[in-house]
Amino acid sequence: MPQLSIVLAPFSGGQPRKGVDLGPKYMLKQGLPTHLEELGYDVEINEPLAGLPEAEEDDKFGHIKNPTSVGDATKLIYENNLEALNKNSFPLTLGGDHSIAIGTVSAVLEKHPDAGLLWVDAHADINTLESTISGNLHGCPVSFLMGLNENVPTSLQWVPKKLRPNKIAYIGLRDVDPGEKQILKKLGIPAFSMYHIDRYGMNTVIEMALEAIGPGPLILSYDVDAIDPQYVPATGTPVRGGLTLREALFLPERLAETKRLVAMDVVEVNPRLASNDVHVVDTISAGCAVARCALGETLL
Ligand code: 4U7
Ligand code: MN
Ligand code: MN
Ligand code: MN
Repeated sequence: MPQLSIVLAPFSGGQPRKGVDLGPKYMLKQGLPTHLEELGYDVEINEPLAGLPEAEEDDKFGHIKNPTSVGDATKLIYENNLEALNKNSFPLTLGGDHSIAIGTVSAVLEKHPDAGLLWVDAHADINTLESTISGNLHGCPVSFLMGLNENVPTSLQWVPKKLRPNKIAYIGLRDVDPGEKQILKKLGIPAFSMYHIDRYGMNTVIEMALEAIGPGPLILSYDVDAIDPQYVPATGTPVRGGLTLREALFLPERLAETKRLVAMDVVEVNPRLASNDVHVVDTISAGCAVARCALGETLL
């Protein structure tokens, strides 16, 4: 039986909005573990952040917010993901904000140095400590994974910086900061925006993204704000003009078909930001469906 570790990462310190830490609880309540068992997985649930203290108000590094709690939380997530990988279990990490990918992606690259990363998001999340205007670390995980920062706060110095620019591809971009555009250009990182999805279609964009990062195991880091807010309204940084629900689910379905996925994250679900119950249900259902599709639900 294939092993699956659902890693709960109810962490919100990478951004200012309360409620993104409720994501894992809501996805569990929707029945995700049972649904994955029905797909044939032997499911365990891990809580690496149990006991982690709340972020301190004055945790700052220049204008960067909560570097200590982000460093501490991502290290615990890293260790837990690595433990799962080492026992041949697939880590499915439920966020929480996207800063947690510092931990998940680092763990996979430790175990599989040749792994490629698909970053599905409206945003590029590659701001450096210098380029970020907001100071929110959920907009910076890729810069840490690549080692693009010079003065790294002590709490984040554990990050191995193993991600190479030719082993990541973006899908779904539509809100990229000017500083981030410069970095993407300079490093030649393959980035497929909503324009490319309209121009070529999702199927071809996936082929192009996989071609760009080459062979090897795959990590899927899925920020639900890649999906259009009409389907996923309850997220912290919604941007209109996103993926349709079918595009959003075809992508993980196609990745399941490659049989190359070794880990995935579903992040930035924030039930508190829904204006009614339908918004909560829509958002949680979409997040859970992304996970189930990546794990083979719709393959016959
Ligand atoms: B998410 C932003 F300025 N780029 O850095 C920033 F637009 O994980 C947004 O993708 C980051 O949701 C969004 O604060 C982070 C902003
Ligand atoms: Mn993101
Ligand atoms: Mn985003
Ligand atoms: Mn967001």
